[in-house]
Amino acid sequence: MARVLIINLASLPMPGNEPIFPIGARCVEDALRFAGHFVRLMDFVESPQALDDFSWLNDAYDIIAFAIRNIDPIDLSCDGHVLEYARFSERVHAALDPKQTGGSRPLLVAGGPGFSLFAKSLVDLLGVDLGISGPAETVMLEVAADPGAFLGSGSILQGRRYDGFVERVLTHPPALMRAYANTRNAMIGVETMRRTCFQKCIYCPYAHITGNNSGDYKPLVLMAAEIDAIHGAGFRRIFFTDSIFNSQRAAKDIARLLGGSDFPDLTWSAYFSPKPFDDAFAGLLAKSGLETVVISPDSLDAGMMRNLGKNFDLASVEKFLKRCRAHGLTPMVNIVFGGPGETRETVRNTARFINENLRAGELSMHVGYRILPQTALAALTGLTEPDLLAPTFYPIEEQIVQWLIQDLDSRFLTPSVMVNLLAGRAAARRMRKIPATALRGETTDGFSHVALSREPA
Ligand code: B12
Repeated sequence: MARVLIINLASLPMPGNEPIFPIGARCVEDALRFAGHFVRLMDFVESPQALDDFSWLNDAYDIIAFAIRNIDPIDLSCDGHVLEYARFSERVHAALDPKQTGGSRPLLVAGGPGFSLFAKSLVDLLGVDLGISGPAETVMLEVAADPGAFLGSGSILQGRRYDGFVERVLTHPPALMRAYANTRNAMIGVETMRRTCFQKCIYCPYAHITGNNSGDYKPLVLMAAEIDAIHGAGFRRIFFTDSIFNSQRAAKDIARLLGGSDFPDLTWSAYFSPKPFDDAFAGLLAKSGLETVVISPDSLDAGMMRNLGKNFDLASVEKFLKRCRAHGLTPMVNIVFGGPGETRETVRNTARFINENLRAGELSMHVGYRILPQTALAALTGLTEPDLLAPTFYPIEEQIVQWLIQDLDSRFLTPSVMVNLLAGRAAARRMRKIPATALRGETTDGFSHVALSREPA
């Protein structure tokens, strides 16, 4: 039996970070526990006092694992979290000084979705022995069987399928659920499937993060038991964490389950695609406690949607909105201005569609595409993982915010949207421009630079 400590770095107090229930780390903890290992999950929302007093690190552990969910809030005006992680890791290293622990030290491991994107850089930066990219349960079980074998390896192992996902109920510890059930807008994630994302959006790294996972679907009875415990712990909001909820073959059954009488007052949300989205599905959703039907066309200009690699078109967005209206569902449409090929004209077209088709509160709008490794956008700009660790964005036209203010109806320009837009514009002006000639790639759109990158704070 190994003794394992998992530290949820996403629960550190950091500017721009609003911790959410750590379901990824919980999956790993649960798998290890079930196999008979001793595991402690250190979470600073549950145990804020542990930030000052590091005595919990003095217990004897064979493995200490860092859970890294986010790298940055993918927002032009926000700093990254990586330096905070590095500082925290330094504190852990100092506390584990082998001179004080009689020469031996635990194996240091890192994993999580944010980690998977920057595995190579983070293994070095955090000084860990081993990184696990993608779904980590199976590999962690192998590592826990013989931690010493990985000491000092500096390697990165690729996560694999885990049988337990379809075989056992995932039950979270009540104390951890209570700690998060008390947070503002408390919401907990639930996975319905483990399947790579087959969409080809040029900015999105989901397929890389979820790994080569061709399709496990959580049986409905396991999901019902998981949700029952979540509901019992006081959560009234869940988010299905699947890349696209309605690409799940049991999406209708899940909507039916949620619409039943088992979970009073429970509301939920998820990422949807405008297709498949038929009338029968919309009808079930309308009775299921669904808050908003989130879709991400990212632009509402036909050419831009093609540039961004969307696998649906404007007509399917229109049809989707019509169905939402017919069934009383509230759509939430994600738009990110400033992708490759964005011009005065494409901004105008997107704004026109928004003005004609959306109501106040149905638009979620951002400016600037965060370039992430393992994406077509990274390939297009020629930027590689180490280039991208600091928040890095596809170059945007300076006037884009002005165009939005001119084009969008005032119902979408609420005070908080205006603050965000102006903060983004101010941040973009201060960012380092990465000159096109310094890199392998060539830019489209005639920009003289390939990206905007935020200097570490
Ligand atoms: C669903 C989701 C959300 C939901 C979360 C709902 C909820 N309550 O849980 C919502 C919409 C709220 C959300 C918000 C945000 N998200 Co989000 N989200 C996702 C998504 C699609 C799935 C994450 C998930 O829960 N998966 C299911 C769990 C079980 O899987 P997992 O966490 O990956 O865990 C597995 C492995 O990673 C590994 N693992 C996990 N932890 C650990 C720990 C150790 C020690 C080890 C060894 C392994 C390990 O094993 C686990 C089990 O197999 C991912 C993209 C993706 N496809 O992964 C983005 C993603 C994680 N989000 C991301 C971001 C940036 C955000 C936001 C900051 C966006 C924003 N500006 O608002 C916020 C921040 C939220 C927060 N406060 O932390 C980024 C993070 C990378 C980055 N750029 O920093 C991702 C990768 C998407 C992207 N754009 O690249 N998100």
